[in-house]
Amino acid sequence: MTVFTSACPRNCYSTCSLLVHVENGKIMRIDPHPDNKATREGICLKGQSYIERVYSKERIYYPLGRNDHTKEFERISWDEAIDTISGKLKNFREEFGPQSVMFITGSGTKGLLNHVSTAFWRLFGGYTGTYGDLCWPSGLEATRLTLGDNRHSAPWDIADSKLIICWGKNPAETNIHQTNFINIAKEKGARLIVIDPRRTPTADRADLLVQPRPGTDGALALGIANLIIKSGNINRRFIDKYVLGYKKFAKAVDEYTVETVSKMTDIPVEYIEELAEYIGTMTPTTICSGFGMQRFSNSGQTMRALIALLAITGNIGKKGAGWVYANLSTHIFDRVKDPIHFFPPEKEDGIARISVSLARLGRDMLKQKDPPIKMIWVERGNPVLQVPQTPMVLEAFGGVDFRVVVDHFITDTAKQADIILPARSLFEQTDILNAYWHDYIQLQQKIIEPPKEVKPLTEVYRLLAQKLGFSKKDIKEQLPGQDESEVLDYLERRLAPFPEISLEKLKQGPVLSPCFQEIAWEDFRFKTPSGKIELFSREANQRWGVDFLPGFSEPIESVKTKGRKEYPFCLLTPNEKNSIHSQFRNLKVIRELQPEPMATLHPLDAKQKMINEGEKARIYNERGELEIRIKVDYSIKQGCVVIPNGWWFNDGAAVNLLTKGRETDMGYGTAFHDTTVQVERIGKRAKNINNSPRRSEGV
Ligand SMILES: Nc1nc2c(c(=O)[nH]1)N[C@H]1C(S)=C(S)[C@@H](COP(=O)(O)OP(=O)(O)OC[C@H]3O[C@@H](n4cnc5c(=O)[nH]c(N)nc54)[C@H](O)[C@@H]3O)O[C@H]1N2
Ligand SMILES: Nc1nc2c(c(=O)[nH]1)N[C@H]1C(S)=C(S)[C@@H](COP(=O)(O)OP(=O)(O)OC[C@H]3O[C@@H](n4cnc5c(=O)[nH]c(N)nc54)[C@H](O)[C@@H]3O)O[C@H]1N2
Ligand SMILES: [Mo]
Repeated sequence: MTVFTSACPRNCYSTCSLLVHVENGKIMRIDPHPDNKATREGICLKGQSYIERVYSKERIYYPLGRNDHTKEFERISWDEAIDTISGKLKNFREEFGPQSVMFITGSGTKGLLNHVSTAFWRLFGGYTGTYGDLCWPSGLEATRLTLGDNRHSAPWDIADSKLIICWGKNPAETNIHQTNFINIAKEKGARLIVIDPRRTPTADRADLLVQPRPGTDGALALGIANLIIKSGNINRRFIDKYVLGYKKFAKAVDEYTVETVSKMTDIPVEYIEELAEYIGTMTPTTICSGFGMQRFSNSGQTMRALIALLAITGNIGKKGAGWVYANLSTHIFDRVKDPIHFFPPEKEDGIARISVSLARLGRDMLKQKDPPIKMIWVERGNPVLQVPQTPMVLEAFGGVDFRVVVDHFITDTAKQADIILPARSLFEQTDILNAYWHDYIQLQQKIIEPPKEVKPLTEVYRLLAQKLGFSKKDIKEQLPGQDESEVLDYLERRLAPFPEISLEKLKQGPVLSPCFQEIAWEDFRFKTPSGKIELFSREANQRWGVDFLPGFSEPIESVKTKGRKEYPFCLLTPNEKNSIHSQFRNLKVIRELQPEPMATLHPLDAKQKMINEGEKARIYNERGELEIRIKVDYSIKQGCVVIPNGWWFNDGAAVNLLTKGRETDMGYGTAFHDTTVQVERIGKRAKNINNSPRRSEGV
């Protein structure tokens, strides 16, 4: 048995370090790597399931083409696949220009080799691309505007907190290794507060659970700030030295009285007072804010209001204190460390046309002119399921002439393709990974050979480049192909500016980033325009048109929105433990635990709708409809319905049939949770429903 160091490349906080046991060229066991102080407690079931995933019968092992007559997928040779694709590329480039080809990615796998793809499309002469992100940008941007940078203290620092607030974050399912450090803190006497409309597994361990009406956390934070300021529990010395705009902020929050906030958020007055007492009197305090709460059209402003609570109580730059949102200390190789990365290029460079907002993918694709989109290439993503407003995405995909999808499995997106290409697994090519919670840079090592007809994407691009006649020099420098020595050479060139991280070192285990800081901002140098923590931000106003100060407004679509009486339930679509979005759900080990999707409803809502536990109900709005089994449970706030995202069409719970393509107030994020729906017992037919995912409801 040989044991290799590797790491998990999924889009997940933990980005676990692995020890992979191999015998006779086959993976036998996967263990945690002990050198990663953040993830050494163990790997999750998804990590264990790689053994099934890599050798799964359902994996795509050769190129598939759609038969013109039967419309079914059939095995085709690599020669045919490359000839057809390169022929289409040439034709579209000639007739409509290179920007008629659209390149779409998701977050299926991390790694430096992903840069090869954009290099290819630029060498092709150009492409149309997306800006913004489905995941985290409004929180990133709110943090950057307030603190100057996106980082936080080391994952284990939270073990020294006295007060931990998981605010719209559910680490017990989405960042399981963080719960280890929360448990250590709790054993030492720390208090844990969870603020979430759901009673999550994280909340099961909490001292206090507060359940706001979704989308109102901004009001809650401003109300708490008002109480802290009125009670004199602020840290005056800290504010005077490090905070910009305190006076204006204090004046602005005056109107957020506890009674007003109680009405806005649907939280009893006593709970708001208790929160203010905790935050005003306990230190060090860490707020762990997740990404779920920033999926609203008002969420950048909300996140600014949350950070303000730490600023006025002096809980930044100290051991055990701080804002734990995203830590980009390992993002040293690319522009991601600067959230500007998510923004459309301010000046067109004449090559890439970055004109489609990911949040509005379908609608923006349909709007492209001069040239219109003729072909799409999708890799590492499942946009048909994961992007809002699925009917419109399908309409846009259906409207182009030719579609290529690269994946491991025939996903709902792959089903839209003309040609599907197989993707290599994480064990079949070496790559370098960064993370967004811990500070380790890691090697994902080639440990086994890919199946005979599976080519890594780098090789696919190399073959296309040769057909398209790219120069030998460009190919050599930018498109490393399949050969491991070329891949290692490519990666080594990326490592060159960082002598402390060599491939040799990475082969042994995870390496701390040169930007690692045990305690973020302990030097109190904030990279904001004023050098201070900016409660008052000119840039927030100038770039995004929001108020200079953090503030609150109702989400654009909420149960309070005029004209939405017909859709009185707020739909939440969080992540769950045994999947990463749409990934892993097709595997046997996972399906045994979660055979089918469920929508959770509060008992009083279920009673009013005459729906019993386990019965199917229709959940719908003007954009789409789902039929789904109901779980009746007190864990969810009244007036909300919860359906985890990522279920496949065949499972009957593709939640983005119901969401609208809408951006967040800052950062070009995606406001998935600005969604209200109606719930009806099956048998009572609703009017005017669009049943077909093929058609769209318009804008
Ligand atoms: N197991 C697992 N782990 C994952 C992922 C996965 O799919 N599965 N995905 C990874 C990725 S890409 C991401 S983005 C993260 C996301 O993981 P998290 O950051 O935990 O985000 P979510 O699961 O979207 O939402 C977290 C919580 O926010 C709550 N919430 C929703 N709306 C509101 C609100 O208005 N106010 C408050 N206070 N709370 C609200 C939800 O009920 C939910 O419990 O997890 C990563 N880790
Ligand atoms: N309603 C709603 N929708 C959401 C969310 C929500 O909270 N609510 N969350 C959003 C968030 S936070 C995120 S991050 C997005 C995620 O959106 P996506 O990144 O599109 O989602 P995944 O389901 O992870 O799909 C990744 C795909 O990449 C494939 N893949 C994995 N590895 C490789 C590889 O090495 N090569 C290639 N070519 N393919 C590979 C997988 O098989 C899978 O099909 O979803 C968003 N969608
Ligand atoms: Mo995400």
